[in-house]
Amino acid sequence: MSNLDLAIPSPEQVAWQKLELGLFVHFGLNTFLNQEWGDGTDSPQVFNPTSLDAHQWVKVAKDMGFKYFMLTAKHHDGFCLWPTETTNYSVKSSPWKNGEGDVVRECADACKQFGLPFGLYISPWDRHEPCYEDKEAYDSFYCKQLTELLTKYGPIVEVWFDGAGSEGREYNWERIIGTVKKYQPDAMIFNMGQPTIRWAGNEDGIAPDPCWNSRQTSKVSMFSKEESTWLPGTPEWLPAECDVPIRGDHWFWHEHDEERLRSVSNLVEIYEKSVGRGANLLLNVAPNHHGLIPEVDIDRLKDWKTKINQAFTKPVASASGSGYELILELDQESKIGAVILKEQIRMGERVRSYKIEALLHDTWHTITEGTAIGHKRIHSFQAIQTTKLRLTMDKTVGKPVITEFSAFISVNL
Ligand code: FUL
Repeated sequence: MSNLDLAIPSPEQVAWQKLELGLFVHFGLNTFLNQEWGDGTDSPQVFNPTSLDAHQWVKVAKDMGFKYFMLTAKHHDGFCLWPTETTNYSVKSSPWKNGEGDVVRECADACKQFGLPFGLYISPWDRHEPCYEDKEAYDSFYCKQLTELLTKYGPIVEVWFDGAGSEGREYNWERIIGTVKKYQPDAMIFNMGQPTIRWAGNEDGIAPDPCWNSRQTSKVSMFSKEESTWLPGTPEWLPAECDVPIRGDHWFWHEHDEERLRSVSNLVEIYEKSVGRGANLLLNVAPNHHGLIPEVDIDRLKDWKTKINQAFTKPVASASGSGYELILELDQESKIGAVILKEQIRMGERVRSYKIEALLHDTWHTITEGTAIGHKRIHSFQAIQTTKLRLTMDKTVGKPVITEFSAFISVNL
C-alpha cells in the first residue's frame, strides 16, 4: 500500500479512537511483594487486600475523564485475578474473601455501573503454568482462559496481548484470534496476532510524530529488536495506543515510591504527545496492597485533569467544513496558545500536509505546520495575539473533511 492509498477504519476502530483515554490498572501478586515481575513461584497466600474496592478504581477513572478501563487479569507470573477453572494459581487459592473473591467480576460490575467500557490484559507469557513448555497444550490452556474471560465478563472493549517474555515464541495466533473474534467480535486486539490497534513502541506514553493511522510496523515488546509479524487479514488502518505508568516505570504499586509520581507538567506533555498526536493513551495507576488507589495518585490525576480541561476543553472559536482551506474567525482579538484539529477519519486520512497561520497586523504568519491530522491533532505554541486563524491543506488524498478546527486561549501549562 503506497501512502497515497487510503486506509479506512472499521466502525469499531472509530468508536475506540473516540475513547482517547483509558485507565490502566496493574494489580496482582506483585502488589504485595514490592516487585514488577513475578517468576511464577510466589505463593497465592500473599494475595490478601484488606479493603479491595473496584468501585473506587472505576470511580477514579470516571471522575478523571477516562473513557475506558483496562485490568491485568493475568500478568507474566500466571496468577489469575478471576477464579479460573484452568489452574489453581488464582484468587481461589488466596486468603482474600476465603478464596471466594473475583477481582475481574468486581471490575466488570463497577464498569457497568459507571458506564465505562471494560478491557483486559492477559499475558501470553506465563511463568507459572507447567504446560507453557508444550506449545500446543499451552495454546489450548490460553484459549480456555480467554474463553472464560470473554464469555463471563463482557462486553470487552479491548484485549491486551503483552509481548514481553514472548519474544521469539510461536503461539497459535489463528486459534487465539479466532477465540477473541468468536466471543467478542467488536473488541480491539492489541498488537499481536491479527491486531486492530498497534503499540506506540515505548512505555513513555509518547506517540511518534507524525502518528499515521495506516498500518505501521511495531515491536513485540521493549525487549525485542524485531518488528511484529502479523497474520494476513490485519487491517490497513491500525491506530496506535500509548501506555505509561503514573509512577515512573512502576506498573505495580510499591511502598514508598510516591516520589516517582510524574509531575503535572510531565503528564500534560504526555497527553499532548499521545492523544494530541491522534493515539489513545493508557495511563496506569496501581491500587495498593489494601486494594485501593492511593490518594496521592488521585490528587495528581485531579491536578492533571484540571490543566487539561483549562487548556483544551473550551475553545474560543471553532469551525468545521470540507475543502482545502478553513478560516477561523474569533469574536474578538485573543491570545491563542493552542489549536485542535480533527478530520473525518471514517473517510481515511485525507490530509497529508497542512499549515496554520494567524492574522497579525493584516499579514498571515505561519504558526505551525504538520502532516497527519487523523482523529485528533493538538498544537500548542507560543501565545499569539490574533483575530483570525487559517488552516491550509496543501497535500491531500481527496477533499479533506475537517470536523474540528478550534482555538484555545493560552494557559500556563
Ligand atoms: C510490559 C510488561 O512487562 C510490564 O510489566 C507491564 O505490564 C507493561 C504494560 O507491559 O511489557
